[in-house]
Amino acid sequence: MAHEELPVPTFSSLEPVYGEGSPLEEAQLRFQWIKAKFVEVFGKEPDVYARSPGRVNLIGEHIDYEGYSVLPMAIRQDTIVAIRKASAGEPKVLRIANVNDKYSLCTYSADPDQGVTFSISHGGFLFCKCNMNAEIHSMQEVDLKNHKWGHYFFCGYKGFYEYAKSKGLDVGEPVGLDVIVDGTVPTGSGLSSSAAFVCSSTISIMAAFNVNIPKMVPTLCWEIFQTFMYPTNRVFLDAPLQNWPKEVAQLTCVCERHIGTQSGGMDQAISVMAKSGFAELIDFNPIRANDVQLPAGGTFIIAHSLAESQKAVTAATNYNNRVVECRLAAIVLAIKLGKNPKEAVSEFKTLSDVEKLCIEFAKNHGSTNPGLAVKELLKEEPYTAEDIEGITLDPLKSIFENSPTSLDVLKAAKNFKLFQRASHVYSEAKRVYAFRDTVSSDLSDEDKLQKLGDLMNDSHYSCSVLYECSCPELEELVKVCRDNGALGARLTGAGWGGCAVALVKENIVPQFILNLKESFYKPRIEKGIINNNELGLYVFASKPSSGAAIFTF
Ligand code: NG1
Ligand code: MG
Repeated sequence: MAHEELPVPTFSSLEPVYGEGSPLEEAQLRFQWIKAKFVEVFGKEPDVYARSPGRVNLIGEHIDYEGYSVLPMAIRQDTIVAIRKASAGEPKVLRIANVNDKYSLCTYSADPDQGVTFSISHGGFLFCKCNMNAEIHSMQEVDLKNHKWGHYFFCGYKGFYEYAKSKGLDVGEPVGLDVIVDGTVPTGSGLSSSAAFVCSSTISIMAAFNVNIPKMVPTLCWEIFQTFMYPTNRVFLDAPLQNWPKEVAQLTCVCERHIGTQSGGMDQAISVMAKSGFAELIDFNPIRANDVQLPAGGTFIIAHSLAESQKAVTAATNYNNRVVECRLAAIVLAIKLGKNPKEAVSEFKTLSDVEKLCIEFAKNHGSTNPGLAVKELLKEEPYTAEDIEGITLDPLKSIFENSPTSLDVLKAAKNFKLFQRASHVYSEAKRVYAFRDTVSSDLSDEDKLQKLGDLMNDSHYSCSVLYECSCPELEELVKVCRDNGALGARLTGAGWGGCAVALVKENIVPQFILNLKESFYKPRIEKGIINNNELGLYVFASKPSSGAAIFTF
């Protein structure tokens, strides 16, 4: 049935019940629901919608920010942002609402340069009929000490203005934006709900401001819509515009860093550049996506450990801590390999920067493995700040003086495990290429799957033991997956909670999921941690989905 022929349901009847209709019906219902919610909250229809998916990383964990290639695939779960640009007479305010009333309305000043303080009384400029408590943020910087869900949209907004400025684009005087967000990627799950949100936000803003958008041409892209609907008035990010998706991937990566994590670019790159049916090998500097066709007969199952990983909140002790440790490992290695300390600090920012020197060292010892330099030149015991300062001859504080989030790490850290972190990064980088080479080898599909499973298991071991980014719930889940026949299983995303991904032979998938439900989830349902009817959200099979898209209806 075409979009136009659907009856326009009343708001209360619109909430989609996923899994009950065809994907097409669900998508139609979802867009109608978002539109109806938009009209209900703001009294007007949105101008445009942007969709960007979450992702599951198959292999290559915690190495994107070190400059190494990673191998994720986009998933069906996504974020859709509906947006309307206000006219000049309307309040210059960003109003960010969510279809889910659990997330209360967030507002920000639309002036990117000047934080304007204004107050709000209920029923004031809001047309809001539903129960939403307004929260006012008037800021130029993202308020990291006071984390709010709407900050992710604001990251996109701030990044967009910086981008427009750097490109000399005239986007006119700031105007208000009305926004409704609908996200289906579980939060804190390692499936990049954050990148799905930041990318869809940024792209919706670019579309609302008409930045570079006229260059895009209609094409077939999103699998659900591929053969069906909206043939005339849809606009997508398009493959022939080779550089545009790369530029958006780069931009959105910078945008997301405003939330305070020193992220690499994996999540935004796959969310923007994914192609339906393929995983992608993502290279950095410059960003590039290479299609990877996964072998037949295997299925990736995503399962949530039910431990939520709040990366924006725990950055100083978890994520950013590891980025800092890798930086220190690179500096210490460079010094041990003959660079003077000043040069090492200014020129060696990542372990990939120092890799060449490590390989030269390895060659002199009859190997090509940069890990050999780590083994020979770094000590296994954790380094104290004083240990490292004895090598850099500079206080750590001055090395990181331009990075407030790194200074937070230094304050929180007792010591630094340089040997372990560098060993993980160099070995994980190799596993990514081994994964890619296995896929394209002339092994049988069965042997390929077995080998991919082994690589996933090795990756998990390294994440767990060397990088220490697992947690008891993930350890249990990974074990349950393997005990139930997974060829390989590993944590995915940053870790410290969130999801595991398991590679399972297609013919055992239904039984595998049933077994997981029985042994991992049932006890947690009994303890009241989750409801039985939510199970489908926490354990599911996933096919590679397509990347970001813009829709106008
Ligand atoms: P998650 O936790 O899935 O958002 C994070 C980083 C990635 C990458 C992985 C670890 C962000 C936005 N994403 O992913 O860039 O470093 O951890 O491989 O910080
Ligand atoms: Mg994230």
